[in-house]
Amino acid sequence: MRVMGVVNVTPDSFSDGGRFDAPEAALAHARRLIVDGADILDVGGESTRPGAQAVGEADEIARVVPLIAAIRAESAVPISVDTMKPAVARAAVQAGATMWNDVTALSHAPDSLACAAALGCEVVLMHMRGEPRTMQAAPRYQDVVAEVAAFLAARAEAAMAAGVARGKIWLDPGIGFGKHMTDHNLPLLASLERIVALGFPVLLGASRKTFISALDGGNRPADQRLGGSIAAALAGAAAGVAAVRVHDVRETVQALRVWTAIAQAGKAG
Ligand code: HH2
Repeated sequence: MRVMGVVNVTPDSFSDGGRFDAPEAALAHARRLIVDGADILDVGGESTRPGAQAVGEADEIARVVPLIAAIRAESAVPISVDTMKPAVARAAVQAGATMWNDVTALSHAPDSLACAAALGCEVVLMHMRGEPRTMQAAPRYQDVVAEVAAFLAARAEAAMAAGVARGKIWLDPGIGFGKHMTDHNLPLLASLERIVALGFPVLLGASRKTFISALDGGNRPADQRLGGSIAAALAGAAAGVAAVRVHDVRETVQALRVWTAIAQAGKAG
């Protein structure tokens, strides 16, 4: 199980907005996450939280590319870019990113699929209902797990049809993206094996999300959701996800080490 550490270079991300938007602060944060044991860094320059301001292509490139280049200059850690814009992904890959994490599953722009195929990088296809700005307006599903799985399978087919190699594709159920806090996120977290069974590595992003607060009194700010974030990461580990996307790398790495050691001791005994 790999740990992807979040590096947001945004003034308005829901959990750490504004803390790391200065270039030096973002680089220092990236260094910290590497020391803490991150296997991958996910660099994002546009917040996806409901109501966040849209960022222009040039501004987003100016936020993420210097940071990616600076990390690449001093570390071999794999770098992912969290963007829905093909031009940003292209610039990020040129600067040293090897993965395109797209919360729209390569559907935001008409040329997203072709761009991913041409770049030849890994791609994360995430499920979302609607658009970031509107996605939490009364999302409805008949069977959330079946619908998310069918969507992800279809997007993987579309990516492969456009020329993305099968071995480059990751899937992500998109916890908190167009999902009711408990009615939809919890069944998905309880049935991650069904997403894993699609045959692609699965990325799980549950860190600091609102459903954790909803299950813990309803009023916990993002930096007080560590226990719930770790509980969700361990549910992912038990279901066989390939990586978790987290803000608190050190604590998550420790939890996964202990969980893995216990699981292995159980098998050995
Ligand atoms: N969650 C967020 C952003 N990007 N990408 C994937 N693949 N999966 C996720 O669950 C996911 C994601 C939201 O978290 P964060 O980056 O902390 O907030 P913001 O989007 O406000 O920057």
